[in-house]
Amino acid sequence: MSDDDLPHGDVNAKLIRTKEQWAKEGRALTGTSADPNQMRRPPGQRVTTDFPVLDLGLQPNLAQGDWALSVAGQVTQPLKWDWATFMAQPQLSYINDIHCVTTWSRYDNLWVGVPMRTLLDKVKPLPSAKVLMVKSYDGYATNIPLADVDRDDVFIAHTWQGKPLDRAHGGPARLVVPHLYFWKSAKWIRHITFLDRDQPGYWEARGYHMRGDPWKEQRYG
Ligand SMILES: Nc1nc2c(c(=O)[nH]1)N[C@H]1C(S)=C(S)[C@@H](COP(=O)(O)O)O[C@H]1N2
Ligand SMILES: [Mo]
Repeated sequence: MSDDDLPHGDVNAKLIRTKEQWAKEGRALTGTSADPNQMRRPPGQRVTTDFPVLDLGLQPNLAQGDWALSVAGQVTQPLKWDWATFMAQPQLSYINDIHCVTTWSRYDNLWVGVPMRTLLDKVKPLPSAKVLMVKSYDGYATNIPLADVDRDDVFIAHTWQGKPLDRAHGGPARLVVPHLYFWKSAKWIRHITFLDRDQPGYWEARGYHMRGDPWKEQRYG
């Protein structure tokens, strides 16, 4: 092939050089893609069978009667669910894998909870709603794009492996967003604000990714 067969015009030589250099160095590659379970295990993760506890260290001690979830912001119908109202919603069982940004993954978690889509149907997000800010009883907060909770695998859990979710793991109720890193799954969920623009939550303000897709290794930045 002669040079005349190539498209003419300026190429971004600097960009190409940078990309070539990165490819040479293997930048951003984790080297785990040869794993036979790669369809199940995101890059850089290792599987554990225990259930580590990770939080800010302040575990609220909430009886079911002390718990309530309120929803406000860019919605047509704000709501507040006390425990009885929450438990009167449709209940589904879920089995999923969870992936923590600190590199552990835990397979086959069995949960019972209220589908997030039930909540979305009730509050009816306005067209301006783009992102949820989820706030918890320990002061924690995390931001999640609306599109990432408007899915049939996202739910508010109250039962894990057949038992009421314990305090350490977010009982009486926590959010579960299995397709994102587990820091998005707020424990002791208390309040959801629908926002018209993205804002960082607790970890996002400290360098974690605004979305956190484990399959894309969106850990930081
Ligand atoms: N309210 C609250 N939710 C939270 C956290 C927290 O500190 N407070 N930590 C997050 C992080 S970083 C992780 S990895 C998971 C850990 O959940 P687990 O303790 O049930 O494993 O909860 C997430 N949800
Ligand atoms: Mo985490």
